[in-house]
Amino acid sequence: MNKKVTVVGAGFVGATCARRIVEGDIADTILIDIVEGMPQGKALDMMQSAPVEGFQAKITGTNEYRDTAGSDIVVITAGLARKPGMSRDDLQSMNAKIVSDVVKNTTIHSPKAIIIVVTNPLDVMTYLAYKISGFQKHRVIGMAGVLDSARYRYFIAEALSAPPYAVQAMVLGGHGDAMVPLPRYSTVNGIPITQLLPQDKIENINDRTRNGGAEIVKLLKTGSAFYAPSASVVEMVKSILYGGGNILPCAAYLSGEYGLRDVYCGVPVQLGANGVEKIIELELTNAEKELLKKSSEGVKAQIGQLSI
Ligand code: TXD
Repeated sequence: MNKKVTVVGAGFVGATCARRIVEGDIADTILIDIVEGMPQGKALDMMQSAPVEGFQAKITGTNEYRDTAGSDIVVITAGLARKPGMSRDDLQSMNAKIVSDVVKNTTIHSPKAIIIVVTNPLDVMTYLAYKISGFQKHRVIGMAGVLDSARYRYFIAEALSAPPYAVQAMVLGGHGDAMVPLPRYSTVNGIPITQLLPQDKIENINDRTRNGGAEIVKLLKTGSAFYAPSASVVEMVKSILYGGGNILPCAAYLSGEYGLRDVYCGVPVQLGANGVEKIIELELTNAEKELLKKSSEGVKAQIGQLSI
């Protein structure tokens, strides 16, 4: 039987995720949204590309959760996107209502699913999804670190005129302005960038990474990034469905790792059939630890504003 992935929210990120999943023959996909006809129209359009693209997976658009029943993974992209000048945090109360509703439906129709949260503010929405679902912590994961690291990798590649695939990089912390790029753990084919780039250039790249989302919001004017975000979600989906033990930075529930507790925060995790199979604790300098603590404290403060 084919794997089944539900993508909730058929907007820019959701529809592009769904497209990548079916075109890659990764899983049969259900695309669900509250807007009537829209997910059905996008799904039909994608199915009509199957003869040309040559994929066999199926995508179904719907407004009914019963069609999502028995999903292996539920990706939550439902919500409002940032507008220019709007912080991720402004979105919190509006998106909390939406995510709560989606999670309640997920627990009813796909009680065994792994949930990947994409909706912003990411770490807070993932915490909310964990609490509302009652699922074990390893089955509720947030997508941000793969995206933030991908942006970091691209900027490093650009600065060094190196091919992006040769660059590996790690960004920890919450998905916000206080995220923590780690140059010591970022390499071009194994060579740390601290040996390839001057410190001031690295600082510039770190800053551009922290503002990577805002830079695109400013350019697009009417929405936020979706190509790299959807590619990042699909990397996580593949690692969960098809194993391989990939280690990716994801928002995971911490219970003492990195000295942090009862918070979702971006850390390297090994993904597999159970979701988060293992949290990897990197050795950090005191300065790096301090930045991570500060970033997670920001997330905690936002979590404190939730009424769960
Ligand atoms: O790194 C990351 N985690 C992110 C997060 C990267 C990029 C985008 N990020 C966030 O994802 C963004 O800030 C938003 O909170 C979400 C979705 O962004 P997208 O760009 O896809 O927004 P759209 O195009 O507005 O799509 C949202 C869809 C839209 O079609 C709504 O009708 C739908 O969500 N929606 C719902 N679907 C199902 N159920 C409910 N309740 C619902 N409410 C809205």
